[in-house]
Amino acid sequence: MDQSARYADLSLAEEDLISGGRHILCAYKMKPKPGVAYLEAAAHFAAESSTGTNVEVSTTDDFTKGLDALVYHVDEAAEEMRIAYPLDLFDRNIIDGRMMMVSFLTLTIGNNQGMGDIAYAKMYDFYVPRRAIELFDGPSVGIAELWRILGRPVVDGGYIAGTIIKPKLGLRPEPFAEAAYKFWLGGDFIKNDEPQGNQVFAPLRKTIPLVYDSMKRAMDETGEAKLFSANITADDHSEMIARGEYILQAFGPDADKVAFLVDGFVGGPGMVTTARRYFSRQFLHYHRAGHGMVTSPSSKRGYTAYVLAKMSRLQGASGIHVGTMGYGKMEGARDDTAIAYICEREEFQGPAYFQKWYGMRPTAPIVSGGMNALRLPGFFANLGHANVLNTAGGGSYGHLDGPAAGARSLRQAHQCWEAGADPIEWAKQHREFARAFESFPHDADAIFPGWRQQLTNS
Ligand code: RUB
Repeated sequence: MDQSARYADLSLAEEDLISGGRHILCAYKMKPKPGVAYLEAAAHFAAESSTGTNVEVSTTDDFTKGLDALVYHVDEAAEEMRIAYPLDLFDRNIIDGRMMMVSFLTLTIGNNQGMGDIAYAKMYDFYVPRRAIELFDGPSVGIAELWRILGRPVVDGGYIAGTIIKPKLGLRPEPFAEAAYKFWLGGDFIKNDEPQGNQVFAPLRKTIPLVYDSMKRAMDETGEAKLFSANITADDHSEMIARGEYILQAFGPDADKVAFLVDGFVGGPGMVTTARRYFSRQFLHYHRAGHGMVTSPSSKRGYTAYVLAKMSRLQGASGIHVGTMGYGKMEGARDDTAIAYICEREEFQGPAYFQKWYGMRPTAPIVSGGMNALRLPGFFANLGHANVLNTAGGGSYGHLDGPAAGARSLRQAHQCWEAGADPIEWAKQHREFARAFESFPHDADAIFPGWRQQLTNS
């Protein structure tokens, strides 16, 4: 059944929808199944994503029709479809009238992902009007709070050198805490790897006090503040809260130095919001493990990493992984800088929409995945700044001289970029950075061909 007379209005102008402020707009790459007309498929998609189904129902009244999502732009050749969703479609909390991300997803990327007449559809941008920004939580804590704890300026406080305890799993409490201590001697920030929690061989209640002891020792020895991002991911919200409360108690006077990590993609918006609302004074570290199943450019369904990052700011993530833009081990490209910019800037032109944040706090880019000192200078140059949290697991624990040297090599890599220096020349005066070349020779050969000769001749 062709529903385009009801669910499409191609006379609507995007600029009017934006200035009206009463719609969330979504841009998709959509392709219908063979034999289905483009606009018909798009209208069915909008119906299924708002008030309709595949047939007219007798219970629809005039009020209902005012809530219809409307296709306002199609370009079949570009597989491009844009839909305006009236704000009132979206569910609101009974406790405080606020919007929820789960409702946004259920409608805009819900049933429409499995429709029989749609070959595929992937959301690649969305626009949020001012009223919706007012109704989402947004971050309560940001990278500025981490900079303050580290004794730095709260604006442009710079690079935070971090790691992930490796191996990913399999360390008992004592070696785990020792691995943390050693990194902290040279670096700032440690996160649990995303699957680490309360495994039987490393019970949380035993591991966490030892990690705090490591933090205190490292702070005493270096005279610097240190940060720990503890994974509180769990199916049960009560379990998340129990973990979080236990960890805050264990860190006692240094609880401000604790961030909470949640596996926000696999756990979903409820998990992110539990952390955001219940622990609103802690840095909320959004880990996105699993996202590649929909965000990968090879996937034609779901949504992009840009959309994921933008949603995380609305939800209140203090920081989210933004990938490594082709410099690390995970899939990515140089122009993934947009993923960071939409999170950290007050306004940004995305792939489809210009978004203003109306003062919503930024979400910090977390750069992680196969990074090491050798890859950082190029990464910073591509991003254009170094106001990021970086966690380099292999890049620290894989350093030939151990994790403290690995951490120092990261800081030196940042200093190298900041100074605009040639990395090989820099290595001649910075031992840990130089040893990174020997630690990661495969990278060194790829990024700095001829390095061995230049460094040994010095
Ligand atoms: C990092 C690691 C992280 C990835 C996730 O370990 O495995 O979980 O950063 O990817 P290492 P992303 O530093 O040893 O590679 O950050 O792209 O979400």
